[in-house]
Amino acid sequence: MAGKCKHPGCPDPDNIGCNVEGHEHLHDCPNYIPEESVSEDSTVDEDDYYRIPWTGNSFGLIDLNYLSASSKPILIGITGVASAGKTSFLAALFCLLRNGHKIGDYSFAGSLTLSGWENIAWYLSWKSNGNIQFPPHTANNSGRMPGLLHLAIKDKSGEKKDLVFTDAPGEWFDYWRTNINSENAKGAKWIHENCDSFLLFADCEMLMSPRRGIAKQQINAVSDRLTENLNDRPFGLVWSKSDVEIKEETKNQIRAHIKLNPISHFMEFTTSVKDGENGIFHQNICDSIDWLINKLDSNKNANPEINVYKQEDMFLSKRSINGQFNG
Ligand SMILES: Nc1nc2c(ncn2[C@@H]2O[C@H](COP(=O)(O)OP(=O)(O)OP(=O)(O)O)[C@@H](O)[C@H]2O)c(=O)[nH]1
Ligand SMILES: [Mg+2]
Repeated sequence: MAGKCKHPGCPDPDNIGCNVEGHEHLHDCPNYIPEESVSEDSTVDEDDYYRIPWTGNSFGLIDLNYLSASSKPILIGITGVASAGKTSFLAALFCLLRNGHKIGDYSFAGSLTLSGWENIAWYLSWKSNGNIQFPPHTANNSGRMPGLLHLAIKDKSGEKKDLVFTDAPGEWFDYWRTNINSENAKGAKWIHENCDSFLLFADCEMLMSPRRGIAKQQINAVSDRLTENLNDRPFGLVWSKSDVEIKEETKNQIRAHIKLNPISHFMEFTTSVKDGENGIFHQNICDSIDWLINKLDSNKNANPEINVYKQEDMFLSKRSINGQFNG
C-alpha cells in the first residue's frame, strides 16, 4: 500500500488517493497520508470538512466538475514521451498570453489554475541574472490523472471558450505505447478517451541525436495509439525544440508513418521556447491551439435559424409561421 487519502470524495482512498488539487508532488497534498503515518484514526469527519472549489493549482478530476457544470470546456491532450518539450510548450504558451499574444481572435480572459501556470511559466520567465531555466520533469505521481491547466479566452464579440490542457508525465505514453493495459498507462488512456483534440510532440533535439532511431519509433508508436478511435478529433503534430534543425527526410519518414492511419484533421507546427525568425516559433505555439479550436468548431452543426418577430429577443417573441409574425 502506498498511503491513504482522507479526501471524502476520493475514489481510491486506500491506495494512492486522488491528488484532488493536482499537486506536483503527491506528498504535498494535504489529503495524503504517507504509508508510515497511516493509523486507525486517520480518517476525516466529513462534517468538519470544507473544500474550496479551487486553489489556483492544477486541477484534479473533481475540480473539473466545477468548470464543466457551467460550460463544456475543450480538453486538449498534450502527448508525447518524456522530455519531448510538452511542459515547456505549455509554459511558453502561458508566457505569450501573459505578454498580450492572442490565440487567433481570442485573448487571455482568466484561469482557474493561475498558480499551476505560474509554477511552470516561472522557469521561462526573465530573471534578474538573465538566465532562462526549463520547468522540471513532470513527476509520475498518481499514475491515473494528469495535471489539468485551465485557460479562459475571449474574442471581441465576447464569445468565451474554456480550454483545459493536460500536463502529463511522458512516461505514461511510453507505457501506453508498449502495453495499452499497463497499470502505469491508465493516465494516458484517460487522456485518449476524454480529450477533444490532441497535440503530439516530436522532439527535434532527440531526432538529431544518435538516439533518433528510438525517437522515431516512440513518436510513431504513440501516434498509432492516438489515431485508434480518433474519429474526427483534430490531431496536431508539433515539431518541438525546432530551434534544433532536423533533416526533412527524418520528418518525411515520420509523416509517412502517421499518414498510414486515416486522420480527419491533421496539421503540423514547428515550435520552440526560442522565438525563431520573426517570432515564428512562438506564433506557431498560439496557432496550434487556434487550429484545434477552429477544427472543433467546424465539427459542429450550424445553429438552425429560428423565425422570430424580434431576432434579438428569442425568449419573449412568439414564433412565426412561414416567417410571418403570429402575434
Ligand atoms: N533546445 C530546446 N530545448 C528545449 C525546448 N523545450 C524544452 N527543451 C529541453 O527539453 C527538456 C524537457 O522539456 P520538458 O518541457 O520538461 O519536456 P516534457 O515533455 O514535459 O517532459 P516530461 O515531463 O518528462 O514528460 C527541457 O529540460 C529542456 O532541456 C526548446 O524549445 N528548445
Ligand atoms: Mg512535463
